[in-house]
Amino acid sequence: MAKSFGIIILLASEIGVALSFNSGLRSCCFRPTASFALPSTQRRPITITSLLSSSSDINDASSSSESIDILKRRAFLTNFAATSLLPIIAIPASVSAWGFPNNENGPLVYGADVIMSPKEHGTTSIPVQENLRYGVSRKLADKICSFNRSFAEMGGYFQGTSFEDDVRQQVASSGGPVTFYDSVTGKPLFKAPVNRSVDEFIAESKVHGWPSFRDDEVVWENVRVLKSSGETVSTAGTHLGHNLPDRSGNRYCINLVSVAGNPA
Ligand SMILES: *[C@@H]1O[C@H](CO)[C@@H](O)[C@H](O)[C@H]1NC(C)=O
Ligand SMILES: CC(=O)N[C@H]1CO[C@H](CO)[C@@H](O)[C@@H]1O
Repeated sequence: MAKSFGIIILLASEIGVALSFNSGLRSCCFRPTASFALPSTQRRPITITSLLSSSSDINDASSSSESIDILKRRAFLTNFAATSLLPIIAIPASVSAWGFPNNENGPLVYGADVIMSPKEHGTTSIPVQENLRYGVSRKLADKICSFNRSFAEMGGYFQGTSFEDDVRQQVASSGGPVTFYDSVTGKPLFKAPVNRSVDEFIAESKVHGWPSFRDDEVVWENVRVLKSSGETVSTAGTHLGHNLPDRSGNRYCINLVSVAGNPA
């Protein structure tokens, strides 16, 4: 199991600087707001974790210990490159792009932490569906949906799937938005694009590295946001991603593996 994880850990408080997440590292499941709202002396260490799932990791073929070693080394090098290329700049919290609170004026619905309480299968009562859409890895989906709330699929993962083609094709043929279903329950969670073009939806997702939804695109009947963390979950306990608000309001940064279900 450990072989498929790459963990990036940054201890930003040691150097007392702010990291720009706009251009370098893209993080879906990382919410630095709270840390940067504090004076620099009180900044807490920031830990960024990201589930590395290169194409070789996610195909579930077993590998010899030698190739595991190579995988590990490659994962480390990838992480090293990603972190060392990060622009490190000091900016006051007031102008930081991530300093936006949840926009509660819209349709956002908070949920209680108990939604994510342990159940028969991690935080959900059943595993993800067998035949997920977009060609995503079922193993990765199961981990992220039900077991690893602080991990995300690797940034840009969705671009290695049929996501864009499928979305464009469906929008072109139906004229309406695409519905994204819970990988565990098959309940509708998001509909996109709503109140914007398919180009805008896909472009924004690419900029951030994860499918990114806005308030109008959430099926609030089945989706909740945990107040303390911004973690975005399904009412069935599926981990989806995080709300990372920006100037335009709430942005739900969502793992494709979590919303690749078929309607049930
Ligand atoms: C689209 O935007 C309009 C204007 O802001 C709003 O009234 C409408 O409810 C939105 N549509 C959906 C489905 O949220
Ligand atoms: C860090 C973490 O939470 N790892 C867990 C990921 O999920 C597996 C089960 O699939 C657990 O065994 C790990 O502890």
